[in-house]
Parts: sequence; structure tokens; C-alpha cells
Amino acid sequence: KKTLKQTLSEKIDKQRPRTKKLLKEYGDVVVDQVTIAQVIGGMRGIKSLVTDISYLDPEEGIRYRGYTLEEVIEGLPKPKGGDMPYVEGLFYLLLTGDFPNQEEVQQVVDEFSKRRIVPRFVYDVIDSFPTSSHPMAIFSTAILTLNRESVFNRQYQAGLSKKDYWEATYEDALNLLAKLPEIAAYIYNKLYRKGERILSDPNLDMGANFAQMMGIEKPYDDVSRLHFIIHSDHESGNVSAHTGHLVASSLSDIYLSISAMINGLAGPLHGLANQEVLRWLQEVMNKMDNKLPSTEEMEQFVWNTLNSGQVIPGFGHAVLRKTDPRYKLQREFSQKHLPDDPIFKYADLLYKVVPPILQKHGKAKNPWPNVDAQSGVIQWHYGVKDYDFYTVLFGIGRSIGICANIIWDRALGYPLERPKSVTTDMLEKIAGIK
Ligand code: AMX
Repeated sequence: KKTLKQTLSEKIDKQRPRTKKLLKEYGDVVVDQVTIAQVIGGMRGIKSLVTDISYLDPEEGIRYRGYTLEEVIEGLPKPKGGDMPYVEGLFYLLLTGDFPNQEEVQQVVDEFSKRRIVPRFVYDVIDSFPTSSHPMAIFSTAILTLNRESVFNRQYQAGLSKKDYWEATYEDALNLLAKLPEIAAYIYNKLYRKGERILSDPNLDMGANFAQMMGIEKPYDDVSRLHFIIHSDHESGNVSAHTGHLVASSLSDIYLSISAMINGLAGPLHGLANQEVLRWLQEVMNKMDNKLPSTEEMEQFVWNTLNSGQVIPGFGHAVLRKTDPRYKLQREFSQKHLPDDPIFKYADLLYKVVPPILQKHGKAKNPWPNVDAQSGVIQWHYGVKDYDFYTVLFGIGRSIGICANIIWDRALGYPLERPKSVTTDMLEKIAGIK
């Protein structure tokens, strides 16, 4: 039976000539043009990255390897008694483009299980953080600390051939991904449960193991699987994916690259928004004495935030122009499992109230909710109420997609990333002002 690594190796052999041909024979073909607004405006929309792992359509939302999230969840094998598929199967799909069968998933589950033990020194580093630290800072540092374990670095020093970069990177990626739930659960228990620790079980899959280490009953295993799967990838230009790719492009190893991407994810305009949604909702709940506000009252809360110059967290997107399918999936999950949860009712009221207000406000290009408007609501329901922790959960999921991307970056020999900057003077000359 072929392993994931062997299957991937065959895919890489097939893909390499395609990239080579494009570069060699069609390198001068124009893909896009760049305006001054894009140069000043965060390179919004410039087509200048390539990935085959996912594609984000502004109207439809994300597809992984050409499949919608519904198709992914439908098509991936599921553990016994679970409604949500193996996260390990998603990693297989992202890497190869193929849906694995039960046996192929089991191989990856076993690989992860073998590699999950975290070295003592990582726990020592985590323990040395003050308990008032943000979990994302601890998470990023813990990942960084693992850099001394890098297979890629060791082999690079020994004279690794370029064509073999991906294999060493693959080893690093699996070693890291297998450890992330352990690291995250340890941070959670240190910060919010006085260090009480529940050990992982080598016989469980990633989602079930995470639920076990968090000490939360079913269906939190499915919640974790769903969460990690839908947060894994959102094509290449978002801050976390782009950071991971950029840092890896200098041949920094997986640990340096994923630690860096985690730092990008920790910003309130990106992954931290899920924490901000809960913080915002809690403020409203406190002001309302936990009563559900009327539509008019909720509208007033939203306007107050906008009028004080702040954004409404969980709404808007740099690429999407419709309700995020990741939001929809989590809303459907909530309707099924927690329809009467007061915080879900709050979030659902926001779904009704915010889009027309943002349209009236006239600034946001997309008034619809994104993934972060709903993910914290589910966590809260299952008892994870320390919302500072939510972006760590996002980070576990996102690491899966970015690791897959970095392995392919290495396989296809994508070079050092190095765009060109200009000065304001130059832009004024280009504009014809000077
Ligand atoms: N509330 C209020 N104003 C908003 C807004 C929101 N939710 N979304 C966008 N705007 C404003 C912008 O701040 C900007 O104002 P400015 O002209 O004064 O600078 C204007 O509308 C135009 O912005 P845009 O082109 O629509 O969005 P963008 O591509 O620049 O930014 C994003 C996208 C997500 C950062 C923005 O919509 C936002 O701040 N949303 C709230 C934070 C959030 O939910 N982030 C999570 C996104 C998903 C993720 O990465 N996890």
C-alpha cells in the first residue's frame, strides 16, 4: 500500500513539468496590471501568487482542491460515531488533491500519533510565560522553540539537493502538525485551568484527541474537526498564508515559517476577529443584563461601534463579497446543536442587523459575515469561554493548509519572494503630478 508521501511524490513528479513549461515558454505572458491604488492599498487583488491547494471565489467562497466545503465534509472518511471527517484526511486531500479512503486516512492518523510527543523544553518555555500573556504569543513561541528539531535544517547543513527539499519539509510539517493540539491544550490548561493536564490518547484522531485534552465531552470532537477543517486554507494572499509562504521562501524551516504566520493571524483584522466578536457580544450582553436586545437596540449598539470609529468584528472581507460559506456551515451546526443558546441568538440577531447597516454606512465593500462571526459562539457553548484562546484554535487549523502549501512551494522550487517598492515621488511622477 502506498503511503501519503509516496502518493505525493508521484503528484510532484507530474506537476513539476507543468510549472517548468509555464516559466520557460510562457514567462512573458501578462497576468495582471497594477494600479496606484493597489500599490498604496495593500496590494489588494493583484494576481501574483500561485497555489493549487485552494481557491477563493468572491461570490462562492473557498474551494479546497476544487471542492466546496460541503463536498469536502461529505467526501472525507469519518471516524466511527463522528459526524465530521478526520482532520488527517483533509491534510491528505490538501496535499494530493485526492480523497483518501479509510485505510489511507488511518495511515496518516498513525503517523500523527507517532509524532505527537512534545519535547520537555517546549513545556519549560511555555511554563516560563506569565499567565497574563496572550495565548497567541505563547503558541507562536512554543512553535519557534521547536526549530532545533528541524529535519530540513539538519539535512540542509549536510548538503541537501534542491529537488529533495520537499521531503525534509514534509517530515518537519508532520512533526509540527502532530504536536500542535498538544501544545495548544497545554497552553489552555496553563492559562485557564490552573495547569491541570489531561494527556492525549495515541488511539484517537486529531479532533478527538484535542477534545480529550481539553476535557470536553462529545460532540466537541466533531466541533474540533469542523473547526480545524474549515479554518485550514483560504488561498495564498491572506496575511497568515502569505506570511508563511514569504518566510519559507528564504528557506526558513517550517517552525520559523509557521511561528511567523501565527503572529500575522494574531491581528484583530485577521484571525483575532473571532475573539473580538465574543468580546463585542459580551459587552452588549453585560449592558443588556443578558436579555436579548430588540432589533432596534441591537442596531443602536452596532451604530455606536461604527460611530466611534471602530470596525464590527466578524463582518467584511478583503476578497469575499457574499456570506462566508464557513460562517454558514457553523451556523447550520449551531442551529442543529445549540439553537437555544443565548449567545447564538445574539449572533443570529447580528446577522440580521449588521449587513443593512454596513450598506448604509457605505464603506465596507462586503457587508456580510465572515468565518469569525460564528466560530466563537460554538466554542462558548461547549465551555471554552476564555475567548483570548480562540485564535489559537484558528491557528491549529490554518497551520494544516500552510504546511501543505510550503511543502508544495519546496517541491516546485518557488524562489525567494522579493517584490519591488517605489517612493511616493516616483508614484507622483507615474501619476503625472510632478
Ligand atoms: N466594520 C466597519 N467598517 C468596515 C468593516 C466592518 N466590519 N469592514 C470594512 N470596513 C471599512 C474599512 O475599515 C475601510 O474603511 P476606511 O476606508 O476608513 O479605511 C472600508 O470599509 C473599506 O474596507 P474594505 O475594502 O471593505 O475591506 P478591506 O479589504 O480593507 O478589509 C477586513 C477587510 C476583513 C479587514 C475588514 O472588512 C474588517 O476590518 N472587518 C472586521 C474585522 C474582521 O472581521 N476581520 C476578519 C476577517 C476574516 C479573517 O481574516 N479571519
